[in-house]
Amino acid sequence: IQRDSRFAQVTPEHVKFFKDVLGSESAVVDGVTSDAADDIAPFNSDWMNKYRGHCRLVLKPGTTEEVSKILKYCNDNMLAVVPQGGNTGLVGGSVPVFDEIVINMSRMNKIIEFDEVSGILVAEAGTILEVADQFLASKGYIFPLDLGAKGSCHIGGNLATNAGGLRLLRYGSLHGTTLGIEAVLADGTIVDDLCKLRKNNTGYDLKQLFIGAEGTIGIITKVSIQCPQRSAAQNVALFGIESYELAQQAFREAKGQLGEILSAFELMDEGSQQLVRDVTGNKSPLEEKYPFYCLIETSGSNAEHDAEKLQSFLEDVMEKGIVADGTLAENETQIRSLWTWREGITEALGHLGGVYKYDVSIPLKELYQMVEDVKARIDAAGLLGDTDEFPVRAVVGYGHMGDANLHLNVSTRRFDERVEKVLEPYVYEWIAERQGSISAEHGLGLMKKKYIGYSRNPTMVGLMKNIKNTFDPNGILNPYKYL
Ligand code: FAD
Ligand code: 2HG
Ligand code: ZN
Repeated sequence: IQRDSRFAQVTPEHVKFFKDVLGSESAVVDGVTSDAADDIAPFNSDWMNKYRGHCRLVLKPGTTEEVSKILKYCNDNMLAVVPQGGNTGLVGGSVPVFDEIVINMSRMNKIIEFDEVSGILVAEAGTILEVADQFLASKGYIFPLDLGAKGSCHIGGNLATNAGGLRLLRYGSLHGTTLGIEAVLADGTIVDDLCKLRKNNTGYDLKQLFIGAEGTIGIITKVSIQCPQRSAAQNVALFGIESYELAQQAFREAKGQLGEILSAFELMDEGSQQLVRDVTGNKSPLEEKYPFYCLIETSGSNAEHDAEKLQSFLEDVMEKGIVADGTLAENETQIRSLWTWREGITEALGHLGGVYKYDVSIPLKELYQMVEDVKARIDAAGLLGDTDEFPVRAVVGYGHMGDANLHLNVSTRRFDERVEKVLEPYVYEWIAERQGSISAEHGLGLMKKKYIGYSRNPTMVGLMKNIKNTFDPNGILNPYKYL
């Protein structure tokens, strides 16, 4: 990609304007008029260390009005920007490509209001997910989204990526739980749709466009979200399973037997668990190794009753030969510990060098076949080996089986073009042949810019471009990314 010459470069005069708007010194990381290389580096680099930008200015607005003033000025002066939340995104969407200004939302982190009867939370976009959830816990509620990056990601970033996470199966997607948003368009216009109603069929539901737009049509500044009651009881079980076919049967049985209390059904293959063992040095919860493991969580109102249900489910599926072994967590510590075998995979992979990540939706029947096919292809290309010459350590699959969402990860010594060429566009073609989605929950960002056509037809991409042009006619918002 080439830098778009329509965009201006940031000058000391621009910096002065932004400093005046933001007032506080700590709200501007200025690498234009001073040397701030070390301070700026983290904003230029993504969570995987795969993408690196070259921005020299980071702005941290504290209010919606400041976001508005910044964007209006950027739009008038053709300065490109990248909205940034917790910078945990996995597709390179949250970092600049060239010298775009980073607008980091971390200072807009206030919880504005919470209604204890309706469960509706209104908060600023830069609120960290875990902080929001802990606040809700103190009120007997839960944030309807949970994911491994909760300690760093922002709820605004979650909406911008339409993050799915571990309990989508139970609480649905943010498209359903978000009741309202406030956002700022490229020209500084504040869109106030901070609705706190469950029902509101008055014309187009415009807020939906911002959910999953990845910062391409506006900056989300506040959100209003419907939060469910926190379940009094949570139980977790981990199963060892001999084949993917049996994992599907286990899912079927879990829905049948645990239906109303089932809150997560996650799949992990043995390769992914081996990586967690390698990195953490911890011992697996089950004695033996199995090709697949499923983690099941229930959330209900009565711990004893739910535990009994889970216990009899386990006995039943073992008797039927669907599950080979299993363990039930008996207290909060064990629940946390079982979850680390699932949530810890991404972190473990992150410690091991370069990772190629594919976040895909595939009809359940063929979900795991993709991992087998990719493994065979990498092997045939002679790249498997964990050495400099054969850089691929492992091809693993895991994910939100309950949502037919697989995370294929190819772990390598370091990012290597030979590996990428074997994987892309092969993976996307494989998915398109099965009418799957090349982006189930992480978005497109920079990584899948070229590949949108594998999951969206030209008519739809054309409509997206029209929307982008309406909201951001100069194209200053998150340029070079998927649109
Ligand atoms: P960022 O990474 O900062 O930004 C992501 C995108 O949103 C960028 O395009 C950015 O420009 C845009 N953006 C950010 N804030 C705003 C805003 N206020 N307004 C407009 N645009 C904005 N994802 C899942 O779906 N499910 C998971 O289970 C999951 N688990 C993860 C586990 C780990 C360990 C990690 C590192 C990531 C995981 N993710 C998961 C990826 C997920 O997309 C992010 O964690 C999260 O939703 C992004 O939030 P963020 O605040 O970090 O956004
Ligand atoms: C998860 O479900 C996240 O753990 C990250 O979506 C997936 O690391 C990945 O590929
Ligand atoms: Zn995921």
